[in-house]
Amino acid sequence: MTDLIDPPDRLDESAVNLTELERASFDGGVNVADGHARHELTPAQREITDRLPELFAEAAAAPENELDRSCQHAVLGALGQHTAVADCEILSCYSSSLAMEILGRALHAAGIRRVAAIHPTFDNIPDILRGIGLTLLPVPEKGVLDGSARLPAGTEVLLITTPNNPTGRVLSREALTLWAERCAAGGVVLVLDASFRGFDPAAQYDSYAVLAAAGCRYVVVEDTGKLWPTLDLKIGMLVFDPGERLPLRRIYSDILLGVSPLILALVREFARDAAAGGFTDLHRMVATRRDVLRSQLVPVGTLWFPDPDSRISVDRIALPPGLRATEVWRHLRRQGVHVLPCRQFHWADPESGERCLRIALGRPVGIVATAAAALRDYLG
Ligand code: EGV
Repeated sequence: MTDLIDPPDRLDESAVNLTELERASFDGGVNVADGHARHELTPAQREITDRLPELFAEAAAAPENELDRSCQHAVLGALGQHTAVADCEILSCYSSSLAMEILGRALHAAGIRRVAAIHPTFDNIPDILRGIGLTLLPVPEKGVLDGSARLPAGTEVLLITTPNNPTGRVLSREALTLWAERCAAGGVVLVLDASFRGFDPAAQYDSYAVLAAAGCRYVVVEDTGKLWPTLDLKIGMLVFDPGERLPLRRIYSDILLGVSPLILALVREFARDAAAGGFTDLHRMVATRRDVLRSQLVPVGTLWFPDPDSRISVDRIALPPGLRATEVWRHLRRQGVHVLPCRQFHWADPESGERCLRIALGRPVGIVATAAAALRDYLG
C-alpha cells in the first residue's frame, strides 16, 4: 500500500496505532503482524468458494432479511450462542470495528461517557471509543477475569474483550455471571467483544443465557473476521436485548442500509461448515502453528510464552530481559519480517507492553516457521 501517511522507513512505532504497524507489511515480506485470517482454505472451504457464482445468484434473488437472519443464525449457532439466536436483536455490519463505532456513537448519544475497559486489549477499541468522545478507564485483565477488580467511580459501561486480544484469556461463565450481576445492580451497561470466540470452546458457553438471567443491560460484538480466510469478507454483529433503549438501530441506519447479500451468503456457508467440523479443523490449524512457533523458539532459553493456555490465532512472546519490543520489531522489519510490538495493546500504560511481541498464527505454516527462525536468529 502506498497511502501510509508515514513512509514505512520513517514509521515511528511509538506514535502510530497497531493497524498502521500492520499495514506496514502490505508492501511485501513475511507478514505475521495483523490478526486476520490468511491461512489456506480447507478442502470443504474451497468447495464453498468454488460455488461463488451460485452464491452470487442466490444472493441477488433472496429476500435480504431472510439471508441476514439465516447468516446470523448460522454464525451464532456455530458459536454456541443459542439464546442470542432465539431472543436477541442482531445488527449485521461489515466488520466488528464498524459495530464498535456504531455502539460507541449510540452510547454517546444516550449521554454515556465513562467506559471501564479491559487492559491490555487491541488499541482500536479504546481509540474508536475515545474518538467518539467517551472517557476510557483501564481495568487490569487479571482482575476482570478473576472478578477481583473494582470498577472506577462513575463507571457507566464495562467493556470486556473475551477471549482477549492479544492474551487469549477467556472470561469464564462464573466470572461473566458475577459481572453481569454487578452491572445489573449498578446500572452499568456490560459490553463484550467476542471477536475471537470461535477459536476457544471455553468461550462458547451460552453467554446470552447468563446475561439474560442476571438482567443486566448488555451489548455484545460478535465477529467472523478472524476465523476464516475469506479475504476480509466477514460479518461483525451487534447483539442486544430487544428492550435495550440505546439508539443502536438509529445510529446503524445513519451509516448502513445493510451488508452485501453476497457476504451474508458466503459467511453463512462458512459458518455451517464450521459447525459441521470446520471449527475442529480451525483449532487444529492454530494449534499446529502455535507448536511450530514455540518449538522453534525453545533454544532461546531466556524468552517465554506468557499465555500458555491461549487458543486464539495470535501468540505473545515475552522477550529476554533488557530487550524492548519496538527494537526487536524494528530489527526484524529491516529483514522483511513483520511482527507486532505489544506497546499499543497497553493503551493506558504503553511502556508495560515493551516486554512482548505478538505473532499472528493464521498463516501458512511456512510463514510462521520463517518468522520464528528470524526471531530465533536475532535473539540466539
Ligand atoms: C488484530 C485491524 C482495524 C484489526 C486487526 C486486529 N484494525 N480494524 N482498525 O482488525 O488483532 O490484528 O484486530
